[in-house]
Amino acid sequence: MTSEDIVLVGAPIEAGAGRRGCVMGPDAFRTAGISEALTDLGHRVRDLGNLAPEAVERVSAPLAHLKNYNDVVGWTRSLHSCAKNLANDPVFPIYLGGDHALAAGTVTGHAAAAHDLGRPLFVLWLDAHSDFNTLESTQSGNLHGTPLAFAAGLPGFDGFLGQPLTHPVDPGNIEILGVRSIDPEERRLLVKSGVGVRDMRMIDEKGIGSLLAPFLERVSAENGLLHVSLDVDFLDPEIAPAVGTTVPGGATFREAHLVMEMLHDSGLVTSLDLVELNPFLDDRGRTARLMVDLVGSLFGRRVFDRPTRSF
Ligand code: HAR
Ligand code: MN
Ligand code: MN
Ligand code: MN
Repeated sequence: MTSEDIVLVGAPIEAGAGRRGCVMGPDAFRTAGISEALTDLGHRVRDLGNLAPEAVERVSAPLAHLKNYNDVVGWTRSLHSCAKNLANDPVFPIYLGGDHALAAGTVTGHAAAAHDLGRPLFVLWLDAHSDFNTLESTQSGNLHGTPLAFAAGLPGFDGFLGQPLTHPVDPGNIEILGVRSIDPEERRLLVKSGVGVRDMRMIDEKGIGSLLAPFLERVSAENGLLHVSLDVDFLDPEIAPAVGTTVPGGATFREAHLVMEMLHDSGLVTSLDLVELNPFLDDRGRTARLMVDLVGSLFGRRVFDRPTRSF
């Protein structure tokens, strides 16, 4: 892939979230200037517009408390096909959410394509939550709390694609960074699966850069592809209020930029989700603009190349 070719795919899904508003996310990213920010950095950008969910014949949810099951299934199927196709083109896809349920389609589409290329897919999940509930374990019934469990191949999700997931992501290739809210059953599932979990306390103690570096070294050593899924609530709500599920104590402005800068320098990232932006809750577009700035850092914006001299 030449890093110039970036495609934007809007995924205005809000069926997975507990409150409405994420449907406006893709347009808020556009209004905040995502295309222009990337173009200014020298990249070629193509906005494919918004995707629609696949029409799914009304199947009843496997469990009664699951909310908007049909809608999420329709979105998962269309995003899975879209991602699988884009992964075979020499482009870098950015999925503009939409709530985090969209990652059920994007991550599994990229995992299938990676399998066909004979390379492992790694996933960096930047989120206050681990989104590792199964359809059985979710207490809220909000399906945006489940996509990572689906992508990791946990059982019970066959209805999502209408068939078993043939190429799940190896849980050992998943790294969750910045988490600070995990349900009790989710915690058990994470431990059992062997997913990498770095919570905010570890970030406080070790620094976010030294936690991220070994993961990137592994992706590189194993010639992996890297999908990054950035949930707005990874960020501290003081700087990013436009999200329905705020949890205090999140990543700071500089921690978030450092992650993006390190990801850029690694050259390893091949696809990106921007999720959970709820413009209805924003403060004059400030969260949308911060997210666009972070994308700028991921695509090469820097203040200065290197120190002008050593001391
Ligand atoms: N774990 C909780 C649940 O399953 C909260 C999940 C909230 N998820 C997001 N995305 N907002 O990260 O309901
Ligand atoms: Mn999430
Ligand atoms: Mn295959
Ligand atoms: Mn979250």
